[in-house]
Amino acid sequence: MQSPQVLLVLSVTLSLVAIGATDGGFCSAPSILDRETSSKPMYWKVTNPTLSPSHLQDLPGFTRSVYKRDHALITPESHVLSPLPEWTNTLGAYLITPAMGSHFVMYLANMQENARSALPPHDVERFIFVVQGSAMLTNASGVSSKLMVDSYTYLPPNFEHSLRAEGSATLVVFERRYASLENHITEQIVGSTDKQPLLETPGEVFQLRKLLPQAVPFDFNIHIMDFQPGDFLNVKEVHYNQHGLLLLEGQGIYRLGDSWYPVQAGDVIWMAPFVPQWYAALGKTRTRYLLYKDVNRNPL
Ligand code: UGY
Ligand code: MN
Repeated sequence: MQSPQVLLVLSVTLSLVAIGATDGGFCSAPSILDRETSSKPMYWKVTNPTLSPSHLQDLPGFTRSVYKRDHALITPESHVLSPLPEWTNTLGAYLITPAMGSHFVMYLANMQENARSALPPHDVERFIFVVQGSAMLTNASGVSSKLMVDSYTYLPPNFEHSLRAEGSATLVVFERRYASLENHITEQIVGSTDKQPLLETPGEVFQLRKLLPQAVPFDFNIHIMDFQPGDFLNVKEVHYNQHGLLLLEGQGIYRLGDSWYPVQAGDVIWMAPFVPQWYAALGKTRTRYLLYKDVNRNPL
């Protein structure tokens, strides 16, 4: 004879076995394969980031952002948008500025319908990279180029230009007071990442493209660095150059000084001169990041 208690224990045990079987075992974790992004446009995660794990989303005050003397991690839930000075129909978020110790600014510009850019201050050069939408760039001679996702432009100091967006567009912009050199000038550049050749990276496994010419007139360059999951920087870098970084794709761990940060697409990092820096790509998809680096000038 089976008592009701025995029947109850049996039925609970059977239903737990059924749950275990469908979940692939009691110790299984949800898949981290990002099915969502594989069918989405390039760099989709930058403007549609995972804000935080669902169990932390409602935790008041939770952010992964960190601000320290020699580095900062600015994650998307911390962005504060406000109208960009003199631009029309454009909201911006300054993410790196000289208030942190940098000699450049890095900001996101969200252009809305019929948005129009303003010029940078006198003697300031500008670099623009499109992460979402498209914008039309026109220079003083009336020459126009359509900038799509993954394309960019470098605008020399005091170079007349205007950017217009018909629909919405998200740009990442770098500006810096040009460190001029006698007998050297820079010229306007328009290009796209996929048209840039892969460069040698002795001792490293990541793939490297540089978006600007490696020529003396340029006082900075923008690197595009690709890592397969499991790849990491071989050199535990400490150097005089500054960096502004936008993670365009993927996720991993960034070491900055003595701190180790889980990072993902949409995150921005400020690295001051000489901050120890190291990255390992994790997850299931490629990491791609865009990196500002000052070059070609004597630090004295
Ligand atoms: O070129 C660089 O300094 C680059 N490898 N740094 C970095 O990825 N943090
Ligand atoms: Mn570096």
